[in-house]
Amino acid sequence: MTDRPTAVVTGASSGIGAATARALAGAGFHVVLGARRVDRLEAVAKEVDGTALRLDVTDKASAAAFVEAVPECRLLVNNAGGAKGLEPVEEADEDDWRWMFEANVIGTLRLTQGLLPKLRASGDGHIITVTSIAALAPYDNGAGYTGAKHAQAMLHRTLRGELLGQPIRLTEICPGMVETEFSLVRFEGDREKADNVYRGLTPLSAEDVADVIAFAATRPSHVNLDQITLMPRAQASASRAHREG
Ligand code: 8X3
Repeated sequence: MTDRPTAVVTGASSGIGAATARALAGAGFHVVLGARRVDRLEAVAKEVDGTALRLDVTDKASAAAFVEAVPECRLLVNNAGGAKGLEPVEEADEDDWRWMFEANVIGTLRLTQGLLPKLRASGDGHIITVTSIAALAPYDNGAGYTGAKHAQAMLHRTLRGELLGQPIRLTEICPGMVETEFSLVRFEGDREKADNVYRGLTPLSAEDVADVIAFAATRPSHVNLDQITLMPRAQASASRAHREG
């Protein structure tokens, strides 16, 4: 056991999740890390003196077992999720859409529902959900992902009203281009396509986003940062960026 407040971070084996685990540990949290890839998860957990627990947010039983194994929770960072595919609606792959809704929306629902009693019991709970600029507007070929991110955002934003008067803060983080495995997953391991997303500009790093998450998490209890959008300087929207060369 620990006297540090507990933060739960989903999707914590890499990218924004792993960087957030590091940033929160640095800010004094005991971090419980959840993800599917246990070997990578355990390596990050060891680094931050945290606890690694296997979690597949798309699997109801896995999410329930994870929630059960978390003894207490003051902060939940809903980070697990992602995109698959980038096609016009006419060519969209139904299985990709199903996965995106399962991972981003139902996954967030499972973890949030499951941990709400523990967040409330902490007397000073906080839910931080990493949505995306894809939760703010549509973009061509992105309807499966923008649709899932909008739905995830609605779940999160609705809680702001439903939990009003309770000791639980809600912060939505809307990142633009962040160089992680995000694009590699979206393009099923096609490195050239993934690298092309960040071509000619400096994207955000996972650490850039984690800094902002840690900032939101360390404000005094009465301060609620509702929504934070962050993009690289060279990006103005999901469909508009300036590239050199
Ligand atoms: C990732 C940002 O613009 O690829 O969530 O949708 S974007």
